[in-house]
Amino acid sequence: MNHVADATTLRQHDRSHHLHPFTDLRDYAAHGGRIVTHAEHIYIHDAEGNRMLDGMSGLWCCNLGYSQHQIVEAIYRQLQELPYYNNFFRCANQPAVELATLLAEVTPADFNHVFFTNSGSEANDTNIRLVHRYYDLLGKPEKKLFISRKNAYHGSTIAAGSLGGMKAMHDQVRGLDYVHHINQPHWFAEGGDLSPEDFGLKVARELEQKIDELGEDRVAAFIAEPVQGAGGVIIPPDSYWPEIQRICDERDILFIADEVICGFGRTGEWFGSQTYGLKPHLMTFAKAITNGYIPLGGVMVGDQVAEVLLSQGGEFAHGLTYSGHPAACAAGIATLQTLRETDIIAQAAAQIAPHLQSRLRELADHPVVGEVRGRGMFAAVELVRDKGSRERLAPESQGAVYCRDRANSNGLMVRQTGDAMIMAPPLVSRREEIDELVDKLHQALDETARHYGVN
Ligand code: PXG
Repeated sequence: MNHVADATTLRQHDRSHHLHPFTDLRDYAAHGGRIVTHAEHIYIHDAEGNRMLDGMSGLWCCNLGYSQHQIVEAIYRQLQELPYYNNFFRCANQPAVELATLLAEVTPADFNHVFFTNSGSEANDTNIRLVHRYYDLLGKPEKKLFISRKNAYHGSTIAAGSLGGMKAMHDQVRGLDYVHHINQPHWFAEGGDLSPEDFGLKVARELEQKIDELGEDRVAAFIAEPVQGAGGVIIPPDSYWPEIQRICDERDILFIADEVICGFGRTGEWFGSQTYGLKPHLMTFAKAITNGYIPLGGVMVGDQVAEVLLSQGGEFAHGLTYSGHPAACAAGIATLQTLRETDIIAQAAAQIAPHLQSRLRELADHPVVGEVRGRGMFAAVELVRDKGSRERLAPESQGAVYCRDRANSNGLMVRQTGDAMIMAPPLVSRREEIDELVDKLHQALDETARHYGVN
């Protein structure tokens, strides 16, 4: 394809025919957007000829950037060999088997089974199906309730959207009545006068209270992202996860770690659960399992659940045409092999992540910055008008929207969530590219401060 062919026609057709996800459709139809045409390493190019540093790894998925040719070749080879065959009706395909085996190796020791889907949303739907089946088989059919957190993101199907708790989205999902929400550990936005540690304990104990309120005999599972990604890279206070884990250990409920963003190196270990010492029974994955090159998701099923599922006959009546698609699994194998062979997770954790985190913390003194937080290869910068009172820069997150637009214009792709600028650069970023990211963000912050008259 000619990368810059007829950008005007492309943009016109995009506006006329294409309904975009998480987009103001009327606004998009009127103004259109950026058409990304090609990419290399950690840079994307658009149809207008702009080159941008991709500070978001696509949508939190291209952890190894855009130039991993061995993954492309693995997909191509697989499509020539066996482009499709399903895993239903006593059949399997080789890449699905190999990837299942590899996943059992790279996940914590008590994870030895996987159920494949095409996305994180479907994987979280699958979690609900698995958990309900688990308790049915155990003779506890009344255990059907899920507890999740406000401002969580678990996907966009009805079930995954019900588990999620981001307000704007939740308002449009008629949620499932068996999902309940507790508060999130977002100290900067909701901690008030409490210390981060006290606030962390307080919101963690809401899990205990919610279990008691609903009845332990009715609660099936608690689901959470080790670090909320889409909600704003919310790093919980240190007191939070140990308290949640204590509650999960004491109560007869399952714990699902949604590793769709944290998984495969983002937090510095293979999984966010390892970074935070969590012992989940199930782990959701998607995105970086194929480096974002082709859709694939799934659930890692821990031994406690797997043993029950395998203990009795009767069909588990759940599956997707493309569960374990050979080309997707070939991409997953190539990605995991690359992660293992290059040791990139440990290298990024030791060298690039500390540089990212320390360079970003230099921005803490900036007049419009209220907080810089992050862990491993992702971070958030909260924008304020007044540091002491944490007063926001502008209503309805307009300050962060403005800053995002300035950063984009300066050649940096970063996101805005609420009043925070969020970033998750690829693990393969080099030191000087991290410097470029931070310098461009700094410039956007300066422009934002000027625009809002804060100095
Ligand atoms: N769980 C988590 C933690 C996610 O971040 C999903 C599940 C759903 O995965 P799929 O593959 O169904 O999209 C996600 C997805 C954003 C944004 O604005 C984040 C996601 C998706 C779309 C937008 O940051 N994460």
